[in-house]
Amino acid sequence: MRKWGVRRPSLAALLFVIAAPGLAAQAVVNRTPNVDDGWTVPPGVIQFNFLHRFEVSPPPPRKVTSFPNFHLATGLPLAFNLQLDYATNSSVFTGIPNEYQLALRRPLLRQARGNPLDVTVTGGYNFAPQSVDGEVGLGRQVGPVHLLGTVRGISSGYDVQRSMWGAGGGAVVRLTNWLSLAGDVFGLVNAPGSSPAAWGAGVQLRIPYSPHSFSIQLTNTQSGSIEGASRGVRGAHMAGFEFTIPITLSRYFGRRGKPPAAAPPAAQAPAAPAPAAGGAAAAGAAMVRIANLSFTTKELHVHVGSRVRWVNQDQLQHSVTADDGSFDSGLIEPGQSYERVFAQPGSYAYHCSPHPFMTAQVVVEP
Ligand SMILES: [Cu+2]
Repeated sequence: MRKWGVRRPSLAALLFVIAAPGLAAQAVVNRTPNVDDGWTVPPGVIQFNFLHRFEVSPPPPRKVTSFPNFHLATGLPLAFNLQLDYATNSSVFTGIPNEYQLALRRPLLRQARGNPLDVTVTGGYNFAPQSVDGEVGLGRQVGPVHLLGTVRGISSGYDVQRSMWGAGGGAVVRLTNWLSLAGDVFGLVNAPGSSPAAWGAGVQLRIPYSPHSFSIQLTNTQSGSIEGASRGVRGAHMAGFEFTIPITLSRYFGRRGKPPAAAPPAAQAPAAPAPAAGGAAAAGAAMVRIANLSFTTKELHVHVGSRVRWVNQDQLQHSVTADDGSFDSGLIEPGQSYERVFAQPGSYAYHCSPHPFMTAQVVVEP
């Protein structure tokens, strides 16, 4: 106890030095079967993803073997995420088909907050091989393409229980608001035995009018842990799907009905014409419509002191929730609106808490 009492302040200080970055949504639409985009969930959300893979043996038996995986995550203070991956039929460690990985994750940089890349660090423990496994994930959105890279280290991996590392990457190409194609490859430098490189391909879908996303996959990996996703299983041709379920606790416990921070009738400042590049709005009011499960203005540029008004023109409740927690509208009923004045310059990434794949940002210019 005393030891922690001494250490904790300096640890906290260190963590605050790293500017708390935004938390991305946990949907499959920006990642690939074996390389994720550093997704995290905010506190108050429990993410449950069901990843099911299966394989059919050659004829005549055509036996179907299933590989169910369960992923649970939740947000902690200081932008950490706690994650549990559980696979019921894993070959990561022979003789122990129940594979558990417990991990902590934290975003370090977010492109949505003006950094060149998303950088996310994950560290965890895989109980079957008794291995400390870690990952540094990189991501960058370039037009409709989301590029992903990852470097992973494993202290005592698989049956061989030796340290190893590897690198890989992938890309997700967004075809429409609902549909993306994804592919990845990952190789361990000193892979155990004759394990081939891991590869995966997926069709990633947002499910309209729901907080869910869905992925249909082909891959040669069986489980979703760091070790499971890092090496191919020889001869495996797995089909599978993943279904993502964010559970927003505030929808069930309290806070529901929190009224939108009502602003006095907008005293419209004389709306100077806005010649600024990048669609900067005049100081006064700028509007973002919410429709079809989307913020219709993905990046709104305003000047300091501007009032921004979000109008929910959808048939569902939505929220305007800062990724860093600095503001939150609560649930906005259909037909209602929420307003906020931005007094400080900067980039404000936000999302909708019931539909975390709904993301956008306000850029406040001096
Ligand atoms: Cu929403």
